[in-house]
Amino acid sequence: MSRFRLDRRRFLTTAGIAASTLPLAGCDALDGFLSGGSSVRAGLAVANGLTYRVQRMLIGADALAPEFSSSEIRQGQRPNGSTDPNEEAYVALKTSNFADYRLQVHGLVEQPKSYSLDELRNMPARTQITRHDCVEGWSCIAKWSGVPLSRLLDEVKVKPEARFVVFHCFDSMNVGLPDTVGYYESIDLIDARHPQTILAYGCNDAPLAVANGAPIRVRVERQLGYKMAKYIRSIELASTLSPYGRGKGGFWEDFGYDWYAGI
Ligand SMILES: Nc1nc2c(c(=O)[nH]1)N[C@H]1C(S)=C(S)[C@@H](COP(=O)(O)O)O[C@H]1N2
Ligand SMILES: [Mo]
Repeated sequence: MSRFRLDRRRFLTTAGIAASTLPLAGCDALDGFLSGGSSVRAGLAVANGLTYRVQRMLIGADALAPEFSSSEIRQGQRPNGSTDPNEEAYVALKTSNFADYRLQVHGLVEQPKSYSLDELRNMPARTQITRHDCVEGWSCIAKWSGVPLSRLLDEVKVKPEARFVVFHCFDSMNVGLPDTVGYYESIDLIDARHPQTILAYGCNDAPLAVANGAPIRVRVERQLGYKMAKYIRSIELASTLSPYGRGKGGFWEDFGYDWYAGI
């Protein structure tokens, strides 16, 4: 155990250098150090996996993201990405103020369930004031209210083979392809069960605005903004991410962003 601690310190120093210069051989060596294997993989994938494992070691499963006081909220949550989805199913729900909305929780669970907005609002709630960091270079402090995702996971009873939580969204993006591409995201079960991971229906003491993902968006406070899916249609428990999109675990990941976007 003590040997592991010593090695870990040395490893973290080396990892910092490897992350900034990205020598492939160095990455493979470190990868082998961690996993005991020595597979040769694409540089980016190695770097991403490395970031994930290094951050997991550094911050631990339960470390909380910083929380702020009300006086630190300077403005409304700045809307970004999709801000007013025009997909038919979404527009219909929005027209009736989401009265007919139901959040489906399905996939690798013993008891698939669906929840109305009222049901979600009546479950034990959590409120937190946190900073949202977007990869585009801005941050925003806001107060979020919602139901801890862990609560829903307990209710549906996650099967042991499940490893990921996949968020399917109502909105899609036009990325220059003939068809639009649906927004989706995924996190592991450590983040899914983290106490600050909530399905938010409120922001800054008001119902979550359409621009910020109404009726439900997820907060994953230890990662970057693009992980926090807005306009959630359903939540699926899965053992692999390959069936979704182009298989990299999220809309932006399919275009090369890191799957683990730890801050
Ligand atoms: N469904 C969906 N979720 C999304 C996006 C999106 O375009 N569609 N954009 C992401 C990005 S890049 C950011 S920074 C945040 C923005 O959340 P906000 O509009 O509440 O600031 O949502 C994330 N979740
Ligand atoms: Mo973002």
